[in-house]
Amino acid sequence: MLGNSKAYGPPLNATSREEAARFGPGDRSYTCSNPHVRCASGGSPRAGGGRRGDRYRLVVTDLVRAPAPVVMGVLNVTPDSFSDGGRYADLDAAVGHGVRLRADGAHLVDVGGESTRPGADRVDAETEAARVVPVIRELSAAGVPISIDTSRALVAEAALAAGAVVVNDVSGGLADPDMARVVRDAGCPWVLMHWRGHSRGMRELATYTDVVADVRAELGRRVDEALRAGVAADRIIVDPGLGFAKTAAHNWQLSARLPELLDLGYPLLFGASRKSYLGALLAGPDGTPRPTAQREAATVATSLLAVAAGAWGVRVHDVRATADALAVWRATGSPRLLTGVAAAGGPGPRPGREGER
Ligand code: PMM
Repeated sequence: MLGNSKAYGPPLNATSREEAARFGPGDRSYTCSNPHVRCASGGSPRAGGGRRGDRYRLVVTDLVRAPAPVVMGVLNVTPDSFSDGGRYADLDAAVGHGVRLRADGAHLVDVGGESTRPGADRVDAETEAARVVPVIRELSAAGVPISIDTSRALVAEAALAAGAVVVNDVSGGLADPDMARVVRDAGCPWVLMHWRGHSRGMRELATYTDVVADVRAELGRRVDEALRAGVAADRIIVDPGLGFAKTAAHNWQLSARLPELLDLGYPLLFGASRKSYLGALLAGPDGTPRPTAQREAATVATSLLAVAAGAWGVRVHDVRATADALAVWRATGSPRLLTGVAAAGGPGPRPGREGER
């Protein structure tokens, strides 16, 4: 079972980089995963094949700078994530699901070991690493490109050593001052998500003058700080952080005004999958939000709209549904939405269920 830190490698409470590196074999194998982009050097290029010190060059050319939308499949190895919590807490189940996500069309499988749902308590770094590292090691060995969903530098470092090729940091570098160094030294792509604070208190932080302008400015500062720390511009991906210190109305405004965020000039990841604002939108006549497992059509719709507005990638639980929709989108010529469409508005704030994003 995952979550049993004794079963998987050395503890991560030691703060040395060597200790973190011992969690994994240091194999950053990367299989070209995007069928719509050119694969450098044939079928299965390896990230380490680039010039010395640029292990992730092919990840950048094949994924980050790829013209086709990237689908990131969600794999939470946590007992308490809002949608898939507890389902993949067993190593075999987690690896099996990761392989399935890949077969369904995921270009990246995003492995997370700490729930970030509103109100969630934190776990310690040792527990988080013990949950994700064995899964990453096995999936990576199976050729599945992995992003590590963590805001802890030590966990990111251990995950990269185990074979992850992208760091997905929901705190945009704010939660751990050492994260920028880890990402810079590794040279891997880094998703900087808009974030204002940890899950426990994030609802109180959902106050904005103009949510789109404020998120844009705050994300811009995260990017500037990453660049100042020496992270290369071509490794940076931004994300508005739907549901993180955002009300339903904020999420709709961010969706409607995506071009203002794209204006930052970085690839943009959009993570709406099954979040509570979709459940609220689809609430029954008595106001009961639609259950998470029944928000798939809405997830597909909002993900497709984001891609048509220019998003680089979407983070989803049901990869096949979104990949199918994107296949239709491509078959019709990859039509783009006009920029500057309906700004504010949407269905307005309706509370989601307790503990949901
Ligand atoms: N949402 C969640 C977790 N990680 N990462 C990024 N980059 N963007 C997101 O919107 C995001 C994320 C929370 O949802 P989950 O419980 O489905 O993982």
